[in-house]
Amino acid sequence: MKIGLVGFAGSGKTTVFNTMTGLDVPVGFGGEVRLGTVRVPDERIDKLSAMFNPKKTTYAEMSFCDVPGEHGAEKKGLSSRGLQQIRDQEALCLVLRDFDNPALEGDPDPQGDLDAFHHECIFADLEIVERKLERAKKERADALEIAAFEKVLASLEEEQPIRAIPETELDRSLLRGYGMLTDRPLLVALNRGEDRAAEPMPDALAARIVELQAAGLTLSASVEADIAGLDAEEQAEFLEDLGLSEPAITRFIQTAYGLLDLIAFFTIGEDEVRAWPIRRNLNARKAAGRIHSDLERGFIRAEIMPYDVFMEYGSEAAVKDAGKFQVEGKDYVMSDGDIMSVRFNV
Ligand SMILES: Nc1nc2c(ncn2[C@@H]2O[C@H](COP(=O)(O)OP(=O)(O)OP(=O)(O)O)[C@@H](O)[C@H]2O)c(=O)[nH]1
Ligand SMILES: [Mg+2]
Repeated sequence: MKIGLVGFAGSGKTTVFNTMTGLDVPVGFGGEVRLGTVRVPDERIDKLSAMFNPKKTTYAEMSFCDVPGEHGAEKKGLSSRGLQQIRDQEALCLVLRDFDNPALEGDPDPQGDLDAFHHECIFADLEIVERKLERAKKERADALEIAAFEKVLASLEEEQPIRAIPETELDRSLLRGYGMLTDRPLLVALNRGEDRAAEPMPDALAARIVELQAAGLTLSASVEADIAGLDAEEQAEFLEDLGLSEPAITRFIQTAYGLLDLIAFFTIGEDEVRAWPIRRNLNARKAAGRIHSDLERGFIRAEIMPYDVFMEYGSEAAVKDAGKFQVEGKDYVMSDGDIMSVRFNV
């Protein structure tokens, strides 16, 4: 599961990538696709860790992929190689340049870049869908399958992304494996120069992002890079000078994590406080399997305390006294923030 940082040349992708991963990939001009691991900040884990003072604290992690832009005079298209690199990603974070980059020609045009990127993805999907439909009709494929692709075709012809088609109107499992781009979850990050870091996103751009059923936020990659090495107090001072209340990178990572439709459950104790990322709607037994396959195989029951409940009462004993301790079977559907302990027997 990885999220791609994508966008046109010199928009600040590698700067964001370095800040998140702590790596030191050279910025500027191309380079290769890089994969890095990012810790997902979680205030709940901070608090649990402060309570238990465990030997080890483990946050959820996710992978980001830095996909280089394609350089060339005013190049706003995507080559087939570029498209392939984007297809490899499960969700997309489009970084839009909204600062003067002396290495590039032309003024920043984030809205134009968003539309250009969107159109490239629409064209790429159209090509796939048209080819598929042609073949499907020749081979007299399943009527439902043909109908689904026709639905997608109609949407794309109106320049609507596939992700905007309501869940009830399209069986998305039929599209799996075709490498379509406009059905991927999308986060649009407006990358600002430091002097304008605190300005809100322009209304027109925000509206366009909503239209595309994407999430949006602003950040200044260079500000984030500058504060990454500072301690909390210095960070706060630096940000205040710029009119900012908190680093943007935390929200960026959390929003990106949300794109994957992941939640987390927690395990607690003196040895380790840990967040375990899982897909939404996973059952307790499968979730136990994330910790260890023995826990899934020999699963007896799950003991659950929702994070908020645990914090309200302050200890397991108090949660039990209040009658809020949950004993659940294998089919229990996990909720975000469940603190779980598994009883098992192998
Ligand atoms: N002023 C300013 N400069 C930035 C910002 N973000 C990135 N830059 C600069 O813009 C240049 C390009 O940044 P990169 O992070 O390499 O951009 P990229 O999107 O990875 O570029 P490619 O991989 O070549 O597509 C570098 O010189 C960065 O220092 C920003 O928020 N403000
Ligand atoms: Mg780069």
